[in-house]
Amino acid sequence: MKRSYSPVSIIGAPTDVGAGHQGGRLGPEALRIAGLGEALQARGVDVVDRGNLDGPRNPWTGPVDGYRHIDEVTEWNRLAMEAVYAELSAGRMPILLGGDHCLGIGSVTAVARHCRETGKKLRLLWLDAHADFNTSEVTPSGNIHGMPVACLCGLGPRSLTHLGGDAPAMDASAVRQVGIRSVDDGEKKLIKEHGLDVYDMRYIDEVGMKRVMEEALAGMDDDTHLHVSFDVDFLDPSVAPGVGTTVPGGPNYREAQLVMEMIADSGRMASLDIMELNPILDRDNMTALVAVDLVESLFGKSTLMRA
Ligand code: B3U
Ligand code: MN
Ligand code: MN
Repeated sequence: MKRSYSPVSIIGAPTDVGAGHQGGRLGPEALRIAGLGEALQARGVDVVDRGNLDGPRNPWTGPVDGYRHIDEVTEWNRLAMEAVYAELSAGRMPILLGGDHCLGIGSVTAVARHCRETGKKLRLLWLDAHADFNTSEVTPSGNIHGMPVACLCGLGPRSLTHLGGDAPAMDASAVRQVGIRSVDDGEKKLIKEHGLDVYDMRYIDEVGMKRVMEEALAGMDDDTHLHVSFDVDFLDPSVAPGVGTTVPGGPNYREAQLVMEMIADSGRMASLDIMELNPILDRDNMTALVAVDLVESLFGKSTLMRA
């Protein structure tokens, strides 16, 4: 199916303040070198690269009260929120390049504000090996990239749960998580308490990716804004070794392509994050190249059979 896409703005957020490994701050450049902008242009998408946000450096210190680098994380997310919100307000589709997944807080907070202002319904599709639903009480690491979904749903430090103003960004009922296979014990309890809709690898194995995506994308209509937050560690490490926290047993290349094609077919994606790529841990930029391949499918690239 041939679709036309809104103009896209690429925003780089080169930081690893929320992660347990350094190197994620090189992610935006690796994605550019892998040809992200050119690939979208080749699909007929109008693309502007806004360059990189400029936030505080990674102090690389230990957790304080259960959080590492909370001030720096807050500042980076404020910058990301403002940049994403500006693009949405201008009628453009932001693609935020991480950087680590703590940046999802700023990105989705901006999307939630945009949805409130335009009367759209927010759907958050979180593609990840991890649930990212930790809090300071249950985190094994203090790394805030393990906490963004919790913060967005109101669990976490006020500076992050209320980044966008006087209320948390969203309700847990708008979240769909796919690819999950690493959840900490305390996190598991919180996920159950808050009723998060999680399509874990066992369920994917049992029913297949096609049905999983049909279920995860069900219930959207013309008034839905679908935000896709793509943590590259969603993918099996055999195709995507360049991430800080690889977890075996993830979706393979073909399953991941199907995920992206089904999102494209929904026609609802209006904003995107590409997170957690760590070029220091990659081989020949292969993970960035795979991510670009998958983004092409997100923007409707398909083989002859369905063209
Ligand atoms: N759940 C662990 C590990 C983790 C979460 N997200 C990533 N790693 N990338 C934690 O530290 O919260
Ligand atoms: Mn993540
Ligand atoms: Mn992850």
